[in-house]
Amino acid sequence: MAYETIVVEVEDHIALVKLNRPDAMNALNNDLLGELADALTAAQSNDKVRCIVITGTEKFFAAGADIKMMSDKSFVDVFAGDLFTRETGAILRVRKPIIAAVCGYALGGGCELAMMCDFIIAGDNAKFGQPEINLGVIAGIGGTQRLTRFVGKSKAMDMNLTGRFMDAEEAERSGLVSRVVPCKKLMDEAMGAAAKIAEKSMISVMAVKEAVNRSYETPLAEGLLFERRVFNSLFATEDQAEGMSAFLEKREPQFRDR
Ligand code: DAK
Repeated sequence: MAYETIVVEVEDHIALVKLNRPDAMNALNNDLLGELADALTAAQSNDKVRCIVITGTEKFFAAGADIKMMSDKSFVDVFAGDLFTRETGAILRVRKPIIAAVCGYALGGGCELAMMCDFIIAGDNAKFGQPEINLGVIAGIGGTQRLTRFVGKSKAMDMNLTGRFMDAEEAERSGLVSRVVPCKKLMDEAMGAAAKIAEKSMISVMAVKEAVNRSYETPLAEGLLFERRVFNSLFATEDQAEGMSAFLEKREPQFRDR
């Protein structure tokens, strides 16, 4: 399907989604988030896709929700219209792993979109921030919640209250991103990580995603029980038998997602 605000390429089991509103620094509007939700839902049901990478340009991932689109909205517009809820819900329902590959600005909704992905790989020029306070509002899709879980209360307060940007080095130090590489090498690194994931059994890959995400929703004892039950259930799969046999036979496993 042809999109106007994103570009999607599927190759070697990886769906690469490029945000594509360069004139507005990939600011998020209903069109972009709608197309993104649609593309990710399609990737979820496409058997060829085993991992998804979302990226922007070398200068910006996304500079936030589109301020022009929001500026003349009323409370009733955003409340009754439930701004972005359907689209972000669809993104969060994707069970295949999603990597955010971020160079340049990831601000406001852009930072929140990156945090909705399963992990973030950053270029060394990345800048993360929740500057909504400068617009007289606050973050609306995770900037006060997910960011706090990633970097802790003190930094989350600092970022949300002052609106300052966090550079890539600080983001890695704080646990917001998993790796930092020179911006020019970002796509090689992200596609390499996606290719590694694509080699695994999709059953265990989706189980990992569910289990790690469960840790944000449950007390530790519940999360550990969930993990143990999922671990146990993977012994019902052919891929468990294959993975363990391959190790013992000193060969590469041939996973069949069964
Ligand atoms: N929206 C619309 N246009 C934007 C934009 C944005 N967020 N960010 C940049 N642009 C546009 C600029 O208007 C400019 O367009 P033209 O004037 O050329 O037409 C173009 O991109 C280039 O921007 P600059 O000229 O400003 O470029 P600079 O390099 O000087 O500065 C910058 C780059 C990223 C530092 C600066 O553009 C900037 O501060 N941008 C705004 C960042 C920001 O405030 N982001 C947060 C937006 S509020 C919710 C869901 C989501 C949200 C809230 C609620 N619910 C579900 C309840 C999210 C809110 C937000 O994200």
